[in-house]
Amino acid sequence: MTRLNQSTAKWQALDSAHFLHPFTNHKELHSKGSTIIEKAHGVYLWDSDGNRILDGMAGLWCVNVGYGRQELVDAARKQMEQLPYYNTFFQTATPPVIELSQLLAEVTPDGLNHAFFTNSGSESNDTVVRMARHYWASLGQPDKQVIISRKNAYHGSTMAGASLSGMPAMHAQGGLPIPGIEHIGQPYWYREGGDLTPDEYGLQVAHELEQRIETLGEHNIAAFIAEPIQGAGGVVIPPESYWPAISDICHRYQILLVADEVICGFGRTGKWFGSDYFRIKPDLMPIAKGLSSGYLPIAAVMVADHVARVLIEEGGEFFHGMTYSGHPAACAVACVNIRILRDEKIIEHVDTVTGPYLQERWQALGNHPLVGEARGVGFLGALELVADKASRRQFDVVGEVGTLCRDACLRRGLVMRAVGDAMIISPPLIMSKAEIDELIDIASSALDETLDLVQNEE
Ligand code: PXG
Repeated sequence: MTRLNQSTAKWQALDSAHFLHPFTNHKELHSKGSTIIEKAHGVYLWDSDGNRILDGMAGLWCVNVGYGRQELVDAARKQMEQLPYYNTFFQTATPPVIELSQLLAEVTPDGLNHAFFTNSGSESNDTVVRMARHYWASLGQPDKQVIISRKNAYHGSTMAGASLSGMPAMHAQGGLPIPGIEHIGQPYWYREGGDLTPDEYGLQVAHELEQRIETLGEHNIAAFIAEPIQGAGGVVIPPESYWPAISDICHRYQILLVADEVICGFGRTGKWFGSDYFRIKPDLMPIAKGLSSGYLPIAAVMVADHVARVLIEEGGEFFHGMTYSGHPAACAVACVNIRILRDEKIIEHVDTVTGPYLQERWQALGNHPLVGEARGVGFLGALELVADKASRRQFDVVGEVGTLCRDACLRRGLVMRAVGDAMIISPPLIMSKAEIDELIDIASSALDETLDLVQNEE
């Protein structure tokens, strides 16, 4: 144990000396040191002190098939031995990128039969902005530039990704958003729905899209982008009325509908895509994370046939792409990952067996005195921690209680994420019923400890 502790201290010192973490307040981190994760298997992580931790977040919403799948390692090794890299720029392709494009056409919703590859969800959303504008320009409508997004959305951290995101703290750094991005309200009924029913509220916020289109003029608008379920914003599940109304508006007005499936894709909701779950028909569909279960970085934008036809027939050269667009090793891994999801019927199992079980046990946490709402779909869940259940009143300083609860989970060996005071889970899709029981038991005991801490403070 002593030796392991020393090694943790060594890692932490080197980490503080040289590593700039993403989305991190470094001064605060350096005062306590990073958690160092050394290995993982199935749904468990092990830190550098040898502690076993249940991963309630599938890494960062991405390790859908779980850790330690040898087939994915073998796919990467085999491809790297044969052809570790070749580009796809100058009228070249490699077998894995072609194979993956075809496989994606099969598993994604009908009509999305073309793939443009990137390396992250952020790059996919930058691609969306450029592609949507280029699409309309190719049709002789270059004024259609504006992309409408939503407050509290998360679409990434690049210039366009962060601009599309509706996070004020991100916009406050680096002069964002870039021009031509607009934000409307989000369908967050629990926080913002007031006395309206969820469906009334869903229609009200959907109507904001129509109002914004009218205000800005349809001839100026390229696309509307939204996550089927907002992930990083707090697992915000829209009321049933929302997506049909949004789809109808996008259809009535000539604007592209972009479903950002970076989190919802590849089984998270118990269906292959959030678009399957909500019956959305996207024109463009960014995907990432579960595409390779996080084993290698790869992402893409799926493009509907009618959009691809314009890009191919009318668009000329699209001056966009990255060195590693369609990286052969990442594509080979993604192909095997998709076959694992498909052939082992992992998504069907979430839909019919483990998803309903997780949701039943998760909803029961809603009875805890701290929890104002327990909501979820498939293998996604959120608990709203509140000061008063009846009025949905939040704690005075939002985020403090969430952090207490997150830390109480980690002390008990569970990674659960806090978004403000909403506790979030997004476990690997292979999590068994026994492992779900473990997750719920730890979460429940962490909620008890959090309640004690809150009451002692009062
Ligand atoms: N779209 C959505 C819907 C996402 O959730 C991105 C795009 C960007 O993907 P990349 O691969 O560029 O990170 C995301 C990413 C969090 C958290 O704390 C969420 C994400 C990334 C990092 C942290 O919940 N989502």
